[in-house]
Amino acid sequence: MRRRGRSTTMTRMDDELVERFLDDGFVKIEGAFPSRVAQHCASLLWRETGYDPEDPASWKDPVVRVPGMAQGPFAAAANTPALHTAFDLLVGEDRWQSRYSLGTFPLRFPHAEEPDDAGWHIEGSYLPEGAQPGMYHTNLRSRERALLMLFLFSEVTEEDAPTRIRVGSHLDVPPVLEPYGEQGASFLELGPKVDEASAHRPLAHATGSPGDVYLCHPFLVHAAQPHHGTNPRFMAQPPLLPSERCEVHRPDGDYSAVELAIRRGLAKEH
Ligand SMILES: O=C(O)CCC(=O)C(=O)O
Repeated sequence: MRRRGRSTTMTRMDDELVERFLDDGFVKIEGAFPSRVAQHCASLLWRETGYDPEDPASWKDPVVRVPGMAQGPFAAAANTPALHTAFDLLVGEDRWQSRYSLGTFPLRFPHAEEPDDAGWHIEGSYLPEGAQPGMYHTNLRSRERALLMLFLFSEVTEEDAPTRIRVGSHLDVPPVLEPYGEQGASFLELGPKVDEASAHRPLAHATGSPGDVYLCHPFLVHAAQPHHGTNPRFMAQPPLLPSERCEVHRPDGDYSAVELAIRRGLAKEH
């Protein structure tokens, strides 16, 4: 695996983080960015919703999707030493791009109405030539996505609609993607297939505190859920973009953890 520069002196904690990522498909970085920064981001997000934080009667919809936000606090949240170190460990030094904005934000509000976006899926990341607008695709080498990241901006308990995660499901997805080749397939086509392939996996919930970040393998199967609690859930789920192609075959064997997991998923199948 890729162990250049800092990674030649990987500590036991670094090793454990990588092993957990390979086995489970995600790691939680507690306090990845300061809670003060999270509070500032949350107040900017409230402004975007047009809702009154003190008046639940004003929370009209179960989910409000806020597109990318590029104010200073969002750039600060995405660029802490803890996150950069973890990106190096999971994606490889010089293989990811810094982000200076975050988004999208699926903001979930306590509501009697069920949201219509709570199905199991993996994220789509690019539009191949000829694809319909919005039909984002995924392929085996995870074109245009090095990680899926979940940034928490509110306290998220089991009651607050945490994202549901199928632990280890990233290993079930490579055999589903392999037949689609470089073109890949859209999230709509892949959704039912990755749901079926990973149905046996145990469940985890992306709970935590403002400032916590979940770093997830791009193929981790996950789903939203209805919010029947009291505390609105504020989260961003941006991709970490690669600065070079992810590869499933490298003659020099210098694989990142993301690539190694894809290879493990394929080896399980073959
Ligand atoms: O809101 C969530 O918990 C997850 C949302 C999600 O996975 C998505 O919108 O793609």
